[in-house]
Amino acid sequence: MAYSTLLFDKTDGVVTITLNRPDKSNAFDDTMSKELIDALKTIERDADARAVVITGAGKNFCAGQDLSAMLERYQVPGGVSYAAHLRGSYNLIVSRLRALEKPVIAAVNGAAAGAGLGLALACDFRYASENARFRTAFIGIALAPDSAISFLLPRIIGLGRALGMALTNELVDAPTALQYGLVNRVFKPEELLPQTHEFAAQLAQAPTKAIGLTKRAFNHSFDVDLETALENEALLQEIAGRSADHLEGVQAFIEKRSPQFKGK
Ligand code: T3D
Repeated sequence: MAYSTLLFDKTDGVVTITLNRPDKSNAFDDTMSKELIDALKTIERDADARAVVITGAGKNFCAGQDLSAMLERYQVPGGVSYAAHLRGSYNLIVSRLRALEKPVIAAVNGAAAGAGLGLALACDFRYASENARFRTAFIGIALAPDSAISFLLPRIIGLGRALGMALTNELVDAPTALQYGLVNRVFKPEELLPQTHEFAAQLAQAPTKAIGLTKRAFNHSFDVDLETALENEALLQEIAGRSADHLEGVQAFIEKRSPQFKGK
């Protein structure tokens, strides 16, 4: 599929998706949602894609829902269901990202707001430019949170800080985001993409199957009690323990050399 709102590049096992509506701060219209869902499906199916970077073109990362597109819904006779729109767009994007059994890094180059914040939270790592800023945005237009922000934000930064962001619409700067644990690292703007790609290249050489199983275990742990989590870990370890990369990792340790993981 040729994309009109995304740039898609695959180099040495690292896929870089660039949200490419810079004049709209990379806000989501329906085309961009559909294209991002398609890109994630492509990555799921491609065994050679072993790490993913998501970033934004221009000065911002992603401003969430395109508000001009939202306003156009009022022209549709009978209106447009917000719930149906979420089920067909952000819910699919967030679910796919959390279920993707490959590491995903958000390279947050500027503002991440609304569903754009949700997108960054759904990634496994958030690398940020000193120019990055984070805003829940929903309360600013009298909406409640979506895109899993009510689920992921309190889990990442704690309930008090999450509610503070959500109720005040505060624009959190990069140093504060680092202090909150909202981002993993902060870089000078010109260093963000080189540093992110260097990290992604390392991840693309890591044991992808074990990374996928680790994501699966952490996702599952939110929903269950301790005994269920322990049993799930046992089942996932059964899978990891039979992988070629596991044997390679143990052999490499014994032979005092670096492992050569193939992602299998
Ligand atoms: O069913 C459903 O769809 C419900 C789902 C909702 C999901 C949501 O995401 S709701 C929340 C929507 N997002 C917002 O409310 C964010 C609004 N934007 C902002 O808070 C700020 O613009 C930013 C913090 C994102 C960036 O600030 P700044 O100072 O860096 O840039 P700016 O000057 O405000 O914006 C730059 C341009 O981007 C500007 O266009 P212009 O004037 O240069 O032609 C601005 O209008 C445009 N832009 C920013 N956000 C959006 C947008 N255009 C369309 N939609 C936007 N959300």
